[in-house]
Amino acid sequence: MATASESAKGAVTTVPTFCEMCFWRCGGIAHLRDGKLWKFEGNPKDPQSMGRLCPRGTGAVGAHYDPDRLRQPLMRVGERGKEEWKAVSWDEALNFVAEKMNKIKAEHGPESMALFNHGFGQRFVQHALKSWGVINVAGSSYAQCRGARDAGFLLTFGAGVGSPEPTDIKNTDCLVLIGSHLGENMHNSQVQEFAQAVERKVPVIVVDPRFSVAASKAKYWLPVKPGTDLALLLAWANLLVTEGRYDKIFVQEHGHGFDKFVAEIKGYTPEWAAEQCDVSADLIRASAREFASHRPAAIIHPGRRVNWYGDDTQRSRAIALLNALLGNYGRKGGLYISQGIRIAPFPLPKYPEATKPRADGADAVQYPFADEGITTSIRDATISGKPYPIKGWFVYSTNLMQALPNEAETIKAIQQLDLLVVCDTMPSEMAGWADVILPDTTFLERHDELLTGFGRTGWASLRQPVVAAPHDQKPAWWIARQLAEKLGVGACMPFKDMEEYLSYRVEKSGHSWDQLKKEGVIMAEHKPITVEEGLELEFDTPSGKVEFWSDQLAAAGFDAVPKYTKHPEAPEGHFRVITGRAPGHTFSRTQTNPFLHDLMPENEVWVNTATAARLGIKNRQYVQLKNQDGVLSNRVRVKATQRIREDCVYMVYGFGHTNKMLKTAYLRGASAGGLNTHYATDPLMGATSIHTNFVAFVKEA
Ligand SMILES: Nc1nc2c(c(=O)[nH]1)N[C@H]1C(S)=C(S)[C@@H](COP(=O)(O)OP(=O)(O)OC[C@H]3O[C@@H](n4cnc5c(=O)[nH]c(N)nc54)[C@H](O)[C@@H]3O)O[C@H]1N2
Ligand SMILES: Nc1nc2c(c(=O)[nH]1)N[C@H]1C(S)=C(S)[C@@H](COP(=O)(O)OP(=O)(O)OC[C@H]3O[C@@H](n4cnc5c(=O)[nH]c(N)nc54)[C@H](O)[C@@H]3O)O[C@H]1N2
Ligand code: SF4
Ligand SMILES: [Mo]
Repeated sequence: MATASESAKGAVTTVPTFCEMCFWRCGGIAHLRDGKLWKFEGNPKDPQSMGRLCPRGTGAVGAHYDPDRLRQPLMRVGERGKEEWKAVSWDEALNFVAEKMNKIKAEHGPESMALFNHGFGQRFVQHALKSWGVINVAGSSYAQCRGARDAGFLLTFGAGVGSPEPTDIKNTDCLVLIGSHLGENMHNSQVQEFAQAVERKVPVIVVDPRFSVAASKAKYWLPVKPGTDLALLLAWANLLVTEGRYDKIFVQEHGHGFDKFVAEIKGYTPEWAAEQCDVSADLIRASAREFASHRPAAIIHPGRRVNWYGDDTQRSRAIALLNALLGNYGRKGGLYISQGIRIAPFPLPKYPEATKPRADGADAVQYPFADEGITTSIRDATISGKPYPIKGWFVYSTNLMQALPNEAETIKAIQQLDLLVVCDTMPSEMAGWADVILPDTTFLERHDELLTGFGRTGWASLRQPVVAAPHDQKPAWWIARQLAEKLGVGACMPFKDMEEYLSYRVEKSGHSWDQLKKEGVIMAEHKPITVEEGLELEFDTPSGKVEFWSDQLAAAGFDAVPKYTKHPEAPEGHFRVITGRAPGHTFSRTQTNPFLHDLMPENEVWVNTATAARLGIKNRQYVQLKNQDGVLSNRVRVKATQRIREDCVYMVYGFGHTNKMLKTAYLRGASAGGLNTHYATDPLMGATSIHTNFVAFVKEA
């Protein structure tokens, strides 16, 4: 596994593994000096890192050394949410969880235990709970993130977007970003390709109310009024059609319902959109002509976190349709068709048959176009007891207190529970509410499931322990197995350890386990990903074509072609809150990481310079923010800047921690999530929009 070399400062060994500081899953190489974790660098063989890591990946060493980490299992001694604990043994903690789960099963059935999970470590936790009978499973990465985007593309092309996004930025001649703030959103290989595109002088078009880092590289910046993107997208589509700047052959060969689509978007002129969006009709025309002139090697980026206004699936469908007009689907420099790798499964027993329907919203009754569980639907079911009571939550690697909108509803749901288990590496706000806290190892200290990635070429990537856990933390797979045994379903993991499990899968597929341990990555054979490479296009929609007009949407009572509707405006004296990312942090998970904390100890609230002057607020001054429902934020520094429109403010999400055990991050900055008491729910697939909240400034006494 390790190769040793001598240096002046001690014996250095290296171990490849893949990063979990975010969900891009870059392959890296960990370096140890005299057996101690020293640094983490990119693995040149890995397609997600291309040999380089982003600041958070580089800072992963700090996750191992983080002084605020959970160290041993904890059980609540006081009232829920009071954060009073006693340390217990693993046996005691897991016996308690198993006993409570079995009681819930006896009284209500196993469907009344729900799982919230995020991140790669979830694999065996999910497997063990499903083997016991859990059916309600959801992650914030769907309804709070990319769900509406995937639904919009699925409805249009018959395939979701997936991760990594199959945007051929490397070969494109024009890139259009709707929000997507590449460079702040640090999805590694995508950002590297974006930087290369900028160097190649590829015209970039950015639509963002804020002058983002990406906007600073753009030929055209369209600072639209937040919430009006769909007007712009429909006007762009109309312009492409009326000026004949679309791929007629692609539309003829692959389009379904094009004439009805054209009739439907007829009224959306640049002049009309200019009024909605507060940018000029000339800019709308010029930007559209620019990207249309590069077709098919032009991309309207699908985005990733699209839960903005409640009609996000339809906005994403409009983005999908613009790409279809450019004829870039399966084309070089457009959207390529991702390929995977064939890896044999380990034979595992089947899950038991459910006796009840799902309560997580991913069904024809609640959200007909959802194809994953919805966190907030489980929360609703927990509060209402309908369609049946939800009495237990197992929360793995997700800080629901910050990630879900309307914290008060999350607390209300928690109060209905007989059991709340949180498995985390850090004492998150969510952990603060737990009955039992199970401390996971960090990714640097454990094996996980094999990563089988989709991309230009399929690949598999290994996560393996680099260093030992510093305290009594245990790897997620071990926790899952111990719990499964105590729940009487231990047979669901019929292998001695992860080496046996992983090596079986790898060798059964004709690859070398020893080589994978040394190199970290196996690449599949390259298969065609574009028409240029010989790919035949297929569309898994009801019509077998690209659905410009969607019969299935019409049949379900929705708009067959996206329609523009206005969203509520800010009340007097208020500003819309929009959020995004900082390059050096991931959500609410890295604020205590010693290295990343040094980069950025707290967030700021961006406000337009003129607005600040009008309100008598100075740059760098601390203020509080009060939202439309009276919720008051923690104090937060003002960044007065011309880089944002006057009608909104911007905050990076994940700060303003309230769990006292997060010593270095406690009350540093303000929680954007905490201000999201309002949300609109996408009726197609259940996404909860968060750019629907407004704040006023409260000056500190
Ligand atoms: N460093 C870092 N990178 C990350 C992450 C992280 O935590 N840290 N998280 C990863 C994850 S899971 C995700 S989902 C992605 C999210 O990253 P993206 O998919 O890029 O997220 P967006 O919501 O598109 O980006 C926010 C941008 O949208 C702009 N915006 C806000 N409202 C509007 C609007 O109404 N119209 C338009 N056109 N723009 C608007 C904001 O000003 C901001 O620049 O980032 C990923 N990358
Ligand atoms: N207001 C607001 N809300 C948002 C967003 C926003 O921009 N603004 N973004 C949304 C998006 S795009 C997403 S994807 C979600 C993400 O939201 P979450 O799923 O909550 O992601 P994190 O904040 O990273 O929380 C993950 C938790 O996992 C823990 N953790 C980290 N590594 C490990 C590990 O190896 N094992 C275990 N067991 N735990 C670990 C961290 O300590 C943290 O408590 O949030 C959504 N919610
Ligand atoms: S993008 Fe950065 S944080 Fe995410 S996996 Fe890659 S190196 Fe790690
Ligand atoms: Mo996300």
